[in-house]
Amino acid sequence: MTRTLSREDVVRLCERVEGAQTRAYAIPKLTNEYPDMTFDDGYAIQSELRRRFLSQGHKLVGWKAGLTSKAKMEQMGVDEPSIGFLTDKMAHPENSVISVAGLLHPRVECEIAFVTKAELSGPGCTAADVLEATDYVLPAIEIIDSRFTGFSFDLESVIADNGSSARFVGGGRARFPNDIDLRTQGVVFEKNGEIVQMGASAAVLGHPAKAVAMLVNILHNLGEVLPAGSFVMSGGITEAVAVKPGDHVIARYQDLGSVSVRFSE
Ligand code: 0L1
Ligand code: MG
Repeated sequence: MTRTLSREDVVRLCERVEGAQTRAYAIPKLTNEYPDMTFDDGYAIQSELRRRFLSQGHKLVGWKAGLTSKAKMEQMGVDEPSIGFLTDKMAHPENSVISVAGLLHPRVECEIAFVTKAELSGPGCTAADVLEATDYVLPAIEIIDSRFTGFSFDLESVIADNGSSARFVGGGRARFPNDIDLRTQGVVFEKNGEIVQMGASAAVLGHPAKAVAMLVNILHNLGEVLPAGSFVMSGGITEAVAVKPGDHVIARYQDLGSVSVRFSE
């Protein structure tokens, strides 16, 4: 573990991120002020953010793996995935209307979500372990929202900003993981009736369960396990698509049905 920030710095930077997230204003990337910040520092800030939200009554419902596809890594100019936490306040029902008022740069990703029925822990968690511990999988839409000015960020800052997590919507048709081929799951993503992205789930580290295993191993490094009953988003299959008020998006999956959401002011 490589940490360069003092506890005071972690708390101060966490307050900065929390303000940007809860009041929707942009902040410069954290590494401008702390160029030596490490991924471990980023996770220390993220853990402090999670502690604060949970102490305010938010419920932890699961986790997300981010930057898990080559397309996303290239789009963002990074070469490693990341993880972030998910709370009940970020969850929205399918077909709902999500206001962008509390968001800065909302963008949408199509993902496959896993719901677990047994605890998973690292180190050495594998995709096979994940499939064994999975109750069902379902399609999901993630709405990410980087809080950094002009999308200028690096992985250290993104980790501190909880992997740009903002909102998510699960829905469609839940399936047992062994009943479908999770590696070749096709998805077509439409915005306002036009196809804007399409892809196959192998884009997520070759198999989305690998992304969940990676997430469990990162959790281990943070001293955490993934409890049974967790909702885990495995990462965007395609590039993220920007949305604005009035937009309607629908992600259609080969064997998992579809999930849609509309955006308002
Ligand atoms: O869910 C994700 O792939 C995280 C993306 C983090 C960077 C961004 O804001 O695009
Ligand atoms: Mg995502």
